Amino acid sequence: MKEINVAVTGGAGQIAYSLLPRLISGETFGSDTRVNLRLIEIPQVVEKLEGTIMELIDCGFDQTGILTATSDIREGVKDADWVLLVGSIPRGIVIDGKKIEERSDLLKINGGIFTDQGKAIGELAKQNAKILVVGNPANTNALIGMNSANNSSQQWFAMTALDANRAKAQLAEKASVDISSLKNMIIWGNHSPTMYPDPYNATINGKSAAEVIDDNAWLENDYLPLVQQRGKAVIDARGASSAASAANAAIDTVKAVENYTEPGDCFSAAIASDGSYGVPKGLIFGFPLRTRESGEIEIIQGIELNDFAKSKIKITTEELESEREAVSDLIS
Ligand code: NAX
Repeated sequence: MKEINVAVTGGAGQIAYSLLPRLISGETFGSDTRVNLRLIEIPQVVEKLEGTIMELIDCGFDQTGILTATSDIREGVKDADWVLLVGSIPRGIVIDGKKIEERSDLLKINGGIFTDQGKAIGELAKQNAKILVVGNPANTNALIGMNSANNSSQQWFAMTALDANRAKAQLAEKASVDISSLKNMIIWGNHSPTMYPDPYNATINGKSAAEVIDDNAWLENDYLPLVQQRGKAVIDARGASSAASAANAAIDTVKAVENYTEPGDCFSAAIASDGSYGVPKGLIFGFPLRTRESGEIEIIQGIELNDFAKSKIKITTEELESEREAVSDLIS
């Protein structure tokens, strides 16, 4: 059996509870790969991970490798092939008597965490390690982590796959088609309400989803807010944030990165811009991505953008630029 080392922060959180079994079940990395899992938590919580590990053992998967828990990020990410940065400080938490509500405060607090985590990953994770940031604000956390890691052989992603799955589901429902007939769903920009889910380049059985649906007023006025506000709708209905679907999206992202992307399809994740589509270099931006046969990840070029798309991409770009500005002291 092959062997792979996977580190997960926020190991005792809601998303991790759905995510961890699927990382070691053979589903994500294949039935021929044993997965050593390092669970990382803050010191106050790390003891709880013993219970999580008991449950993972009790799942009895053939691919289960060595399972460990630590509050030391350096120990957790050493020789990691994959690092899933799920943990972060949520909005609403009280720190030093102050309730953290503002996105700018959240950016700064999490920025400090991602500086240390990035540094440890750059130094200690494998040279070709892949890092997926789930913890919010995901794009800017990834920007800070990547800059701090300063290791160009490693590849950083921020998760937008949940948005892509939500965007597909809404189109499938509107068009009354099976979700499997939807391909090429692109989430442009930030994992935030400014994201642009692209119905014009998404396809339903190979045809533009926008053409199949043939209702521009719905696409531009109803569809976008439906996708952009879906996370809030889940919280309102469930009384808790999306965890199973977020874990599923993380698994989807890892699988998409690890496996060849068929022509006519793409996967959605945010990576450092190389200037494609006029996006400022270095911003962690949601693009249409493809995994080549060589395993290399590339931004798919030549996607056509209409004026509506361009106006939406401008808004999300500006938001990401202002987030970058807010944490400029944390990135070199
Ligand atoms: P929980 O609050 O259930 O769990 C987070 C866990 O992270 C906690 O156990 C906490 O102790 C731990 N943690 C905090 N700081 C840490 C650190 N420095 N090192 C290690 N562990 C640390 O949140 P959960 O529902 O699991 O969500 C996790 C993150 O995912 C949140 O930031 C959330 O906003 C974000 N999300 C991102 C999504 C995306 O599409 N990118 C969608 C789902 C989710 O909202």
